[in-house]
Amino acid sequence: EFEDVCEQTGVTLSRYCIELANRGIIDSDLDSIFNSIREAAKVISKLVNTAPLKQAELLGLEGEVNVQGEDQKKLDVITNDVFKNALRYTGKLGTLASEEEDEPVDASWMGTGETEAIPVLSEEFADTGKYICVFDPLDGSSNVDAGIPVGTIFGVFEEPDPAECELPADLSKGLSEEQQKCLAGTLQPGKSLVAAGYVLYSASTELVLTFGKGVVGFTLDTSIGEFVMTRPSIKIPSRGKIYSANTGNIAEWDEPMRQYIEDIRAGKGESGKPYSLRYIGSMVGDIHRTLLYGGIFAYPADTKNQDGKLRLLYEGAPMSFIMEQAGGKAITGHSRVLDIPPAAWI
Ligand code: P6P
Repeated sequence: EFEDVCEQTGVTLSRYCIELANRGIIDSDLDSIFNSIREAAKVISKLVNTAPLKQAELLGLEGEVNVQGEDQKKLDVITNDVFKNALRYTGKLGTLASEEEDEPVDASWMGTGETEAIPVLSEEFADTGKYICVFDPLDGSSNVDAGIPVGTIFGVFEEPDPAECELPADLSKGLSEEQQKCLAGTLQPGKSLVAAGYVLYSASTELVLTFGKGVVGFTLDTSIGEFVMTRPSIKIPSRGKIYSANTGNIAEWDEPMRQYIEDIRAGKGESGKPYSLRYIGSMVGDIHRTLLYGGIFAYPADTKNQDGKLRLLYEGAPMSFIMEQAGGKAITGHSRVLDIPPAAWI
């Protein structure tokens, strides 16, 4: 529908979204949400790239622990505020869910929501509230003090039909009707995503996204302050030479997973050639390399993390949507990641 746009050099992310909206592929609300994601990504890129120059202000620990029990870095909190505020002032979001928030927040009419996680929105910002955004504002942030690539991961759902989203009793206990609606809208399986993407803050700042019609990549051109299209159609190579996993945990994996990694390491895979290990412990960087070069990225379940460490809602599902749209696969060994409904908020 829009290859002609992708073939033009210098297409910016702004122009790309306008063209999609003109073709009816996305609506004006989603265009507005991506405008805010684009601007937030520029701010976070600047923060990450200049952090070592402002160590006292931007690096080190915040002194708090997030909902996952992880020590929050100063940049976790700052980037969460940047991303959250950019999104909520669009007035197009009913709910925001961030790894760095204690619970999903009702980002539309705060007067109806019970949460106080973000200040009350005045009415002029409350608009359609049609979409839900789940995000990890700075994934891999434990690496940021060392200047290792980090990233933002985001996914967008539509508010579900209230009649279709019954929360399990244990999750709805003690929640108001509005909070139940907010949580039910957040706990959707990845196959319900309408858009997903990530921003990689590395040697360059890359924004990769999908609206369910393939995967497109943009690079931040700081000389004009725009994300410019550099990869019109990303397809993962059918075979790679790299596997990416924390083999420090190999003794904790189940036997089939251990054997699989041993086999590809020894060149027993279809290609007959040994795979090399590349792992930076920052999902966005490891996934981006896998998407472009091919191969395998895995965070297998282990004795410490029976369901694996990566969070389904704002790591697994958005990245799986992108991987499948690029012609890859995203599985748990038992099922397709996008089919799994989140069991709980955290
Ligand atoms: P480990 C970062 O904390 C993260 O969520 C992902 O970005 C990364 O892939 C993974 O955890 C690294 O975990 O246990 O290998 O350090």
